[in-house]
Amino acid sequence: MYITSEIREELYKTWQLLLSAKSIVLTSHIDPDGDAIGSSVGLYHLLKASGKDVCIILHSAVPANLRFLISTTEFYQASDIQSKDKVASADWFCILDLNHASRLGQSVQELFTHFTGHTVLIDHHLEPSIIPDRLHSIVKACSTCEIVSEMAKSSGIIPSVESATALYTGIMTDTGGFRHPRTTSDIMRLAAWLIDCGANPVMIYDKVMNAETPHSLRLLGMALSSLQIHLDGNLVLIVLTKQQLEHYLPEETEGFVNYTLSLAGVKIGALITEWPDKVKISLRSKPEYDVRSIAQKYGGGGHQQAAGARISHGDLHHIVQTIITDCETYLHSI
Ligand SMILES: [Mn+2]
Repeated sequence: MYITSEIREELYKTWQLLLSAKSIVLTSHIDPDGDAIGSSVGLYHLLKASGKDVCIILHSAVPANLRFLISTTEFYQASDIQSKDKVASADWFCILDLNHASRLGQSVQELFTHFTGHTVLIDHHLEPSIIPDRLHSIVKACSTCEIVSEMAKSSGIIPSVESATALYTGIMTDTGGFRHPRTTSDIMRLAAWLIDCGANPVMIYDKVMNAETPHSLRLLGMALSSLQIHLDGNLVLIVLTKQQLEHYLPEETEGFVNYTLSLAGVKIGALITEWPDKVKISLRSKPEYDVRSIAQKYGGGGHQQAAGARISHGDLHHIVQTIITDCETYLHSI
């Protein structure tokens, strides 16, 4: 049981502090996923229901399959004209689901350079480098949505349908649909509680997971046919070149990396995509293997079984070869 009574007490304290605020800005990471949007929207509705003036500001746009969550919120991209005023009048700034300031994205970082209010960080990534007034860094948590849900529970708050729906979404996506190692009986009970609060698991799965377009399915087809098997089947790569990605956006490759681990016997999988301004590396591993250290070599980070990095310059072929060598060295070292 990693959510101890001390943690519950601290979460309750943070909730009380937020209740004493007038205006709160919530933010999360660039290229937002189900947990980033879910935790922001989940907390948004908890605060809204308590009469707070609250909004969500992100660097990036929200992916199409998660837009149903933000439709009932006050949402801005940092580049929107209203964002500046919102930050200027806020007394609390909640950062969700990230550990390094760079993950906020440049536009959000710039917005907050002159912010003088209080900050709280709620996250489950390793080694947070941000120093807020209130820190809830729980690396054993399956998702940030789990921590926000626990905050509501510890404070005796029953989430609204909108809040429960968002929080359930983040737990579902960050556990890979209740399949990843942190899927515990406690998580199932928490998810059940959110369903009791009105989250509809069938609708949420359908909205989030069945959102492909013919265009994006064709890209998946291209990705799967580019599958490369290395190191006697221990490493599987999907590599997509700039030419192949010409008519696509980075978010359209979301989730492709998971196919690498679906091959029997594979230990590490990687999706390497080449964009005009960067090469993106997404790494996944089976529970006994740690790909975070490999991502860190390229200035990235993440979790032990799900990590990533972006390289702003470099030749794709060379990067692919280096990743293969890194994985080989790592697998020999353990
Ligand atoms: Mn997360």
